[in-house]
Amino acid sequence: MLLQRLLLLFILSPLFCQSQDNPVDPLATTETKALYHNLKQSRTKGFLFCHQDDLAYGVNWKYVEGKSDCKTTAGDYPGIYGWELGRLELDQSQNLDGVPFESMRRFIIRSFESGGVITISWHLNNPLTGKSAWDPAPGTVTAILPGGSKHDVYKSWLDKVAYFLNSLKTDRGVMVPVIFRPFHELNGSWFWWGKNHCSPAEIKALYRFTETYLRSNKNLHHLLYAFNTDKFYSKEEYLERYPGDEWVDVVGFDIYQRTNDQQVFFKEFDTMLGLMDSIADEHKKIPALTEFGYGGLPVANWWTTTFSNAMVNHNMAYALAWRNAGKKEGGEMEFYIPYEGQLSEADFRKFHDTGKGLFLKQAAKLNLYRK
Ligand code: BMA
Repeated sequence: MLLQRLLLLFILSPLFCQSQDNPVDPLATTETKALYHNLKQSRTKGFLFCHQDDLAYGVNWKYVEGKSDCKTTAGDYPGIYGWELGRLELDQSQNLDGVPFESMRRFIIRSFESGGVITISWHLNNPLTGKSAWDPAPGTVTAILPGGSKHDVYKSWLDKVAYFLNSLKTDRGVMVPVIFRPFHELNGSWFWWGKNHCSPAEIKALYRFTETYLRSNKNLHHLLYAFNTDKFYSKEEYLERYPGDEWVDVVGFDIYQRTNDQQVFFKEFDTMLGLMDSIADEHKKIPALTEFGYGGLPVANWWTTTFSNAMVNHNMAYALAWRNAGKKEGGEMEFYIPYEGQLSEADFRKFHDTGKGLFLKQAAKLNLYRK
């Protein structure tokens, strides 16, 4: 009886409630915990604007010190920087988009020191066939789970990821917190970890195994874990492959505008943002737009209308615009924020000036790594 009362008191105590609202890694570093709490807070003030590979290259340039398409057009660097690990698992010195891992490390540490946030995705090759992430060979997830024929290969790939993540450390020895986003867009079927290639139980097991391995075997405690789908239409669909509240810090989704009908896209986007907000609130997680883009940006005022009008109705902690690859092999152009002279440049600047999206200067003021 006494024991029961004590238990009840503990459950009702602020200590217990607080422990319900911490990162899923109980040993998360001080800066990682602070980032988690601060992102939960800052989402009510505005969303941090994020851009993939921002400092490495843009449209018509590569590796120019200090250059960024975001800075050139909006007037400031992004508040969050997205990076990608694909091919690290193969011991290559550059990722699948040609970014040298050495430069990536330097950019990451520098951005952290200037108050920005880091998120990392991983388009890892297919461990069963050795082909790319887009090779949906049946049975890949089964093969890399414990007991599977490629489990050791997968573990050796995680060792390499862990080694890189462990090197994200300042001169003073502070580990740079990273929002790690593995197995993204898992409700689509274009990647080998996608919906038609494994069961919900298998992908959940893979997510849990990966996290446990990085945390317990590799001792990494500077990671927040992001779970993210592609477009989704209901909470049930979103949660079908969700590994559980004790494994996830950030809930997000990816969306690309593929219609020129602004109304149609707005409606769809706004609905998903609403669902995301309420899933995050119900599960006490940080909601984010983990990737977005309107390829080619053909509408001059898209930022201050379609994009901004939907975002301000909601409380995403951040929104990541995908990469400004520029002209790719084969001549196709790929970019999701404007570059100098691009049609939506002036509007992007206007969007920045409204303060609705938070760029680096505002992010730094939020002191995201301080309690
Ligand atoms: C895709 C494209 C590809 C790129 C891949 C991984 O969406 O941008 O060009 O290789 O992401 O970053």
